[in-house]
Amino acid sequence: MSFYMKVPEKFRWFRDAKYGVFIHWGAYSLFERGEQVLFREHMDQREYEEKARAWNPAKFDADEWADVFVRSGFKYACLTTRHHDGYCLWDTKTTDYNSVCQAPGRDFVAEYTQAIRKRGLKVGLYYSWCDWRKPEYYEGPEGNPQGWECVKTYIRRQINELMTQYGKIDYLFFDGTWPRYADEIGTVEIVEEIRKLQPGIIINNRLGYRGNQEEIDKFGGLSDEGDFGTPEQNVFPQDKLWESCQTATWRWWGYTKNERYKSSAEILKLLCECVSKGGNMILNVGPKPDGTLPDEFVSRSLRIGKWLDTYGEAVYGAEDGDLTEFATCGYQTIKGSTMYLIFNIWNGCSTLRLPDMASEAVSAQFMGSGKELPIEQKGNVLWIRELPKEPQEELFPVIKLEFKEKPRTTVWGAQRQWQGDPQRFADWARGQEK
Ligand code: FHN
Repeated sequence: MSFYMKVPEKFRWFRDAKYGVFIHWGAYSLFERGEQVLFREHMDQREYEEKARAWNPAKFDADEWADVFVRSGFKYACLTTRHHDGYCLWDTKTTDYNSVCQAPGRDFVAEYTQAIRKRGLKVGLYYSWCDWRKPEYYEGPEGNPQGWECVKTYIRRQINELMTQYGKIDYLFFDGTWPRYADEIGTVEIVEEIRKLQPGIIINNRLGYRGNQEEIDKFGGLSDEGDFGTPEQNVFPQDKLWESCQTATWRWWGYTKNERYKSSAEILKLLCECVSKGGNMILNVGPKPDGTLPDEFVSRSLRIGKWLDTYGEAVYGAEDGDLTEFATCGYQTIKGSTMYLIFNIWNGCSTLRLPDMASEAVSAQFMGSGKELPIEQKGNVLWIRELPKEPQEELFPVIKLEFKEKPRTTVWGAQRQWQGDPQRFADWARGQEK
């Protein structure tokens, strides 16, 4: 049984949601050069801090954000509460370097969580273990035992505030453990505390585990896996829940003036690839210093949302369906006895030949128009005929295939070119394929 069916009930919303929005927003947006400008430009901390304290995003409207997110087809959202620069977007008592005590005089985390929850999206928060205003974090227990204890208390108090002041939190994205490890931070105890405060919460894998035998002995096999894997800017299937975090831009997570953006097609391709391989995708936006969403992000995400309005059935709640060499045209997903062929490339041929289909097909139709397509199947080969020369959809056309059972593949579909018995390949090469 694939990991799909082993997903605990409390995490099945995440498994089926497929598509979230990551929001990297903070005082760093003021500089319009990404979320790490303080470090990357080795800025003077005091100069940065002075500007950060004065930052006041007057146009921030969480309801406007949430409206765009819903129309874009996102099912959950994740906001940076404190990134590495140390500026906090919530009413924390651990420091006055926060959006309530400084110029905005607003609790942005409170406004965000209320707006997102009101629209039925799952509520996620991002928290950075490291804080560039805490040198003791980098000195650690060896280099500064007393200072390290203060930082540990600071981290625990901040996490406790985020888990107790803002209602139900569904998703938590930890980040930035380096150079500390789980046993130093006390990650196991912190995660246990979080689960008591937020029983259904799903937590990512950036928990600082070394993954060595000592840890496994000590923590009873707890690894740094957390509840889901987080391949960043790439698609890395794994036999557990996973989510690829992707920027909508070419590079930065925080707002960057004149940044280039991936096209709608590139973003949608990434989403379909993740789903076809059994994972989620969280797409990042870096809101502008004034609190508005960049037009380039809004136009792309709404375009994808429009596609999802028609074809979302092939994405939401679908399983990995990478069964056959359809890879030359696009991605495949599965739901029960249905397979969805999501075409990234429309080659204009009137017939599509699908080898490796070990299950009997019943019908084929275009999603959207519902137009039925003639099919023919001989053994493991399925032909779909009378395909039009031109695609029926500007982004990605989808053909919905119905089978008599949950579609299965053959050894060829499972092993493809680079696995299995080379003799199988040799027989095929001689034209003696069994
Ligand atoms: O250093 C951060 C980076 O700024 C950004 O927040 C990404 C998002 O996953 N995480 C870290 C880099 O892996």
